[in-house]
Amino acid sequence: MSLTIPAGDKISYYLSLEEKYGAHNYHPLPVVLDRGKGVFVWDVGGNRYYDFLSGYSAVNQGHCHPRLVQAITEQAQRLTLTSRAFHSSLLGEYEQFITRYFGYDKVLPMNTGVEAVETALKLCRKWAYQVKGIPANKAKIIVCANNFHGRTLSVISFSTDPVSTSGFGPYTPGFDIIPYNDAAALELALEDKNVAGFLVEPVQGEAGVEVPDEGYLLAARKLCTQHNVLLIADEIQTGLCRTGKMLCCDHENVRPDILILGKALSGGMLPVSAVLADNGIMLTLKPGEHGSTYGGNPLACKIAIEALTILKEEKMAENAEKMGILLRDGLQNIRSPHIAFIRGKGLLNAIVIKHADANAAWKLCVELKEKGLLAKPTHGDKIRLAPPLIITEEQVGECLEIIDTGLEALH
Ligand code: IF1
Repeated sequence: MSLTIPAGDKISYYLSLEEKYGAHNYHPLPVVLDRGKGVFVWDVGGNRYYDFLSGYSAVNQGHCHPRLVQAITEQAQRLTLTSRAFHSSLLGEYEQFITRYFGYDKVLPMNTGVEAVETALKLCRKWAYQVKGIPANKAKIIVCANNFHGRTLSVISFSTDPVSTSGFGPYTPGFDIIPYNDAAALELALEDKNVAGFLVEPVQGEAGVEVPDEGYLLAARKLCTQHNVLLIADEIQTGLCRTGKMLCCDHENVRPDILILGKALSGGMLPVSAVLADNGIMLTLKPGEHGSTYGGNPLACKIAIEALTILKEEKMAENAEKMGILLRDGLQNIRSPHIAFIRGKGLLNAIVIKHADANAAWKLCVELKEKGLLAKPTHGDKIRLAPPLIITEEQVGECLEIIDTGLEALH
């Protein structure tokens, strides 16, 4: 259907469609995007923006990476979905590739991040009963306050964010919540012999980029090993070079028992997630006990191999490390009275805004939009700054100027 939309109110046209026909489960910034390339996106009016959200860290490789576009185009014309009722010429090769890439015996391919989290939780419980010998239905999994692991009913059952949880009860049992970045609290929780796993984000993204103390992940690793508890790392947002290493756990040389990946595993092309573990854990799942229609589809396999290859070949972890330091130093030098904190690791960063106006962070993001940079507040006063990992030194400099002038406009 060819749409002739009056140029003047294109934005209101698109917003009115979403308002009328879409669920109101988001409150987006007033911008309508139409094209993306690398670190940039363009709106329907042809205005260009730096993307400082990167699809919530799903486009680490940059928007519409040419090698990903080529891979998806070729595979889309060959075979996209077989279901797991049959084998495919790509699944085994992908499984071999990703398990060698991260050093695990096996992978269970899924689609969205939360499906991979749910998969990891089911795997942990299976292991608890079959291997650790925890009594049936008694397995507990420790999680951290202010976590974000997705939006399904079981996963929000252990959220501490009332906006994510209220009104969705009854909740799934079997989860104990401890403070984040508190090894002593973890040690205490692990005294319970029915604990099977500890699910943790190496950096808490949604909480506003909470970076734990140096040594926290290593302490968690040691405690989980001592107590025969599975360390489950949710690297859906922190993984795949976002924090300056291939995995955020790599900063402390920590190897999780179960590794959860998603988002940039497809470079923003389609939902692809994965759960990696060794045989002693993964083989507790038997045929028919878990699955999904699209899990491990040939299109996803092709894209994920290419997305992972690009990360290494284009040295994205190294660039994320360097550009992250440049960004945080530059933010420090702005010396704005409205910045309470600057925190982050690699190119997963956030500024915490302090201002009498509770909407200051939102207003700043609208101001930044006007100046050509897209970012979004999380939990009111925090603004995540997470551009694609291909951003250059010159572009970081330009973005710092935009942020500086945006902060000046905050009266
Ligand atoms: C929303 C947050 C980011 C995640 C971690 C699992 C998932 C996510 C560490 C689930 C997803 C997305 C979901 C999106 C907003 C965004 C987000 F603000 F919600 F927390 F990035 F920080 N583990 N995060 O970050 O993956 O099922 O979405 O593929 O739900 O609003 P998913």
